[in-house]
Amino acid sequence: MKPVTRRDFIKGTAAGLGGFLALETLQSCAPSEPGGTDTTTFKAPPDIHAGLPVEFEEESKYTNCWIGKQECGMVARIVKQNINGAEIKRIIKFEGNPDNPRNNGALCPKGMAQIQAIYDYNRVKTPLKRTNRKGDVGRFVQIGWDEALNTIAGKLQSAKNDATPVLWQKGRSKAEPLYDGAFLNAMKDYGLKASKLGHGAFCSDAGYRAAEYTIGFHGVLHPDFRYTKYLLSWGWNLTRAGGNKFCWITWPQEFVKARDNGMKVVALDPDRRSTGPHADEWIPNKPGTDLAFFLGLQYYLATNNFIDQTYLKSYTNAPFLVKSDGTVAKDADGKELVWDETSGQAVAYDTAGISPALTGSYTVSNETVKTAYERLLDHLKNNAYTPDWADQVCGLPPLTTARIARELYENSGVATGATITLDGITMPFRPVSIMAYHVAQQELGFLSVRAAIMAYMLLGAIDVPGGLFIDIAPGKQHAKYTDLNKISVKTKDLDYQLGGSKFFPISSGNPAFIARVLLEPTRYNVKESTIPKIMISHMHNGAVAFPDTVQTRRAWSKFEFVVDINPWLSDTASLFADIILPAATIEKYEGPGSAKALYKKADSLRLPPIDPLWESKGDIDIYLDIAERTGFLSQYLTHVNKELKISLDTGSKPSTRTIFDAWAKTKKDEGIAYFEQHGVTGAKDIAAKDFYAYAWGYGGKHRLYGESLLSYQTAQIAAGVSSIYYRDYTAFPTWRQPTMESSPGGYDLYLISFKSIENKQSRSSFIPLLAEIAPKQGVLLNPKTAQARGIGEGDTVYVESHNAVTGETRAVKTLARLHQSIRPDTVAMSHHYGMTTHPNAKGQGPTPNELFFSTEGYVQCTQDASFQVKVRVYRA
Ligand SMILES: Nc1nc2c(c(=O)[nH]1)N[C@H]1C(S)=C(S)[C@@H](COP(=O)(O)OP(=O)(O)OC[C@H]3O[C@@H](n4cnc5c(=O)[nH]c(N)nc54)[C@H](O)[C@@H]3O)O[C@H]1N2
Ligand SMILES: Nc1nc2c(c(=O)[nH]1)N[C@H]1C(S)=C(S)[C@@H](COP(=O)(O)OP(=O)(O)OC[C@H]3O[C@@H](n4cnc5c(=O)[nH]c(N)nc54)[C@H](O)[C@@H]3O)O[C@H]1N2
Ligand code: SF4
Ligand SMILES: [Mo]
Repeated sequence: MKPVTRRDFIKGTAAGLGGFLALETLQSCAPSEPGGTDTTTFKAPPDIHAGLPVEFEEESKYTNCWIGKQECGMVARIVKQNINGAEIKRIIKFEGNPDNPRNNGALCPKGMAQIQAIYDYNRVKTPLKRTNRKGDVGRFVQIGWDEALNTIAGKLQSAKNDATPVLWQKGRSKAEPLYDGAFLNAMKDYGLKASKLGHGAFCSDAGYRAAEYTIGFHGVLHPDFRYTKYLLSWGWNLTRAGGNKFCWITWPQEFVKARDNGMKVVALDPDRRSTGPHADEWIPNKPGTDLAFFLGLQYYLATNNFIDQTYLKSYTNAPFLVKSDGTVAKDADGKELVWDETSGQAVAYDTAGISPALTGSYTVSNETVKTAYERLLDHLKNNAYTPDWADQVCGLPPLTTARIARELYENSGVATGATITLDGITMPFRPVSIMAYHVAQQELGFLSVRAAIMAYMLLGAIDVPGGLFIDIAPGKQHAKYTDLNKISVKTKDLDYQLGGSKFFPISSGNPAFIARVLLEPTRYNVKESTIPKIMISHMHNGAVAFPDTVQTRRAWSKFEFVVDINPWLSDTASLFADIILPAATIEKYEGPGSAKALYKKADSLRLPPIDPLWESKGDIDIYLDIAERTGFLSQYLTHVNKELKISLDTGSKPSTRTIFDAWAKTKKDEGIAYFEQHGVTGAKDIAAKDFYAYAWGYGGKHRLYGESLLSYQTAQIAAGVSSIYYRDYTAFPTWRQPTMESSPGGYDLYLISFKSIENKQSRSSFIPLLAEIAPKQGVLLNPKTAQARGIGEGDTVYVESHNAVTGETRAVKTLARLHQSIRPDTVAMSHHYGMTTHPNAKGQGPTPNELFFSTEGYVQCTQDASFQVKVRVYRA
């Protein structure tokens, strides 16, 4: 459906429709109606169907999906009625915008169902103020915006005066320039000790860290679907979730085309439902063993010399000469040395016209050195990381890893030195790839993603047609890529986030682990003066969504003042907020949004199909208000100007529409009117010169060898920390048993987690349409496993987890769900349940995050979370 000017005047008997409209009328006229304010006294909406007019108009407006992650383009169909002289609008349906390259007109179940969330009667309708103790289920009274903003402004002004640290804790941020960029920095400019934490350490940040470190890109892993012939679907929940960066629709659309072109798919996942019927082969590895699999691949490729010599020699640090202490030999100018086979001597790696040796041992300045690649061969051989060993560790049938390695090589084009010419550029053609995202959140996830990238580096399949990609379209080399050469490990007076510290030299800032630090700062040599006492909470639900809800909840009770910006009374808001500000849902301006898909780019913007309901406001309006009331509006607008490359007057508060109009004018002369007419700028193809070979043009060398990782370890040891923090900082990924393997034998099952297509994170299970198709939590068990325990389909069971380091155990009650799709030694629980504050969600069951631990051993060397633990399951 095309432009939004369509106006059909329809007459008829539309009682139901009239009812919808009147509901909104009543609600907007009566903001003090109960609902959303007190978790114990929710009331049914009033009967609103009587005496309604039946004439209405229909119009359509462009907007973007608000519930999901990738902002699919949508058209909102809206009906308008005139009721007692007032124009009342109601959205009646969302349809996909066919012009948006992200979704090409499609929407998933959540995209359709979000309409019920928007009109949910239990939305937070006005600002709310807490009346009871933090940490207990909240009781709130309604207050006006003035009182709410004055209270917040007062707290922030005193925080500035007495240097009280403020934490801005966010979940998904849909307008980074205006939130992370402008609001956080404006708080700092105003003089607040403000810091930020996100949800990345639970999402896929371990993979980001591995990719940034190894090849300088920001993201996890995905294929070049147009050309990939052989895909390893590594813990990719193709049928139910996202994959690298996107939400759901884009990748499955590309996947289907690739399958039509004959792409072979091998799924590495303990649960077959992730790829279901769409994989040619399912390799059900044991949870947490992926690192062993990738080391096995490396062994096979490297020891058989199935490698891309050109790429390794020219674009990676594989030829660098490494001394016996693990450091790279350098010349007087500090440049890394390689062995030049032409002149038979060690020279700086960037010397023109040389022919660097990939293998071998040499003598330089009376010291024996080996190429980094030779060290990799030693590492693989000395540790006997053979494919057979990998099969055993992973619990796979013999010869699986070796066969996959062989198939990868055979499909890679390395043997023939295959090339392809696109847009007039001739490039290596390596049509083997991999897709992975949240699977990075396992204890050895950072190492596993690094090991996976390294296996594909051996084949030269990085950033070339058919190969492995990280950024959705050519990103730039990530700033951290070069920063990660600088080794400085802080040892005392640490900041509460422990970033760059002796504990976590590389850190994703994991709020659930930091909860531990907040509880015991001295244990981590943290300076008391860095510990936040105020939290501004934005679009996260850490009390349910972050693993180790027990630890997080204990720590967050200690905040002196918490503001939660939320359309709902989430468990986080209920337990911790002193003030809840009612955020609008889709009915707001938000962005700028990218509509970039794999091969096309475009810009988009969330436009409000209707005005904010009740007394809610768009998140950006809320930040403008807080900034103005506290006294940092000019700082906020200065940052907005910088972020969006616009030049608004910083002296007075603009509307969000004005802000986005100025931004839109940098894209289209018509400004925001263009987006109102089209929803999205015209999609442009991404040229081959931008898409491919970007990495190959970098000045830096991809890090096959992780010299600086080893240097971090050396610094950590010198700082005297325990090996639990430094053991994984090794130059090459090194296998060890995950911590959970030390739990007693009675805890005989692995618990893993996953997303379901019906739900969005911990924020959608109350939506009636979704609850109808996915009503309850359950634990997925293999029927054999269930039978051995006397458990039948639908039985109530306990799932009890064990912390192998602290000995702590925790249990939740849920329903048994039996399915052949899962390994007999593994059970799985979906992410999406555990909401206790919404009447629709009552009795849906627990979140598995009560069972996971965010303590030493269970967090990664990058402070990233893992979603795996040993459990036992028994009848309740
Ligand atoms: N429907 C829906 N879609 C979503 C979301 C949502 O909430 N709902 N959320 C979005 C977000 S924020 C994200 S980050 C993406 C995530 O997208 P994905 O990463 O594709 O999906 P997840 O379900 O998080 O991934 C978990 C997968 O890893 C497998 N797994 C677990 N442990 C292991 C292991 O040790 N080894 C291997 N090989 N596999 C393992 C699980 O069986 C499961 O298939 O999805 C996005 N899309
Ligand atoms: N067990 C398990 N846990 C997981 C995962 C898993 O697979 N299994 N996945 C992890 C992943 S990948 C991620 S990304 C995290 C996500 O974790 P979170 O970032 O905490 O996301 P949600 O749980 O969706 O919580 C979002 C909150 O924002 C509120 N909200 C919704 N819309 C708006 C809005 O427009 N404005 C504002 N201000 N607030 C809004 C919702 O009410 C809700 O309280 O969860 C992680 N947790
Ligand atoms: S895939 Fe994600 S962004 Fe797209 S419609 Fe579904 S929930 Fe919305
Ligand atoms: Mo995520």
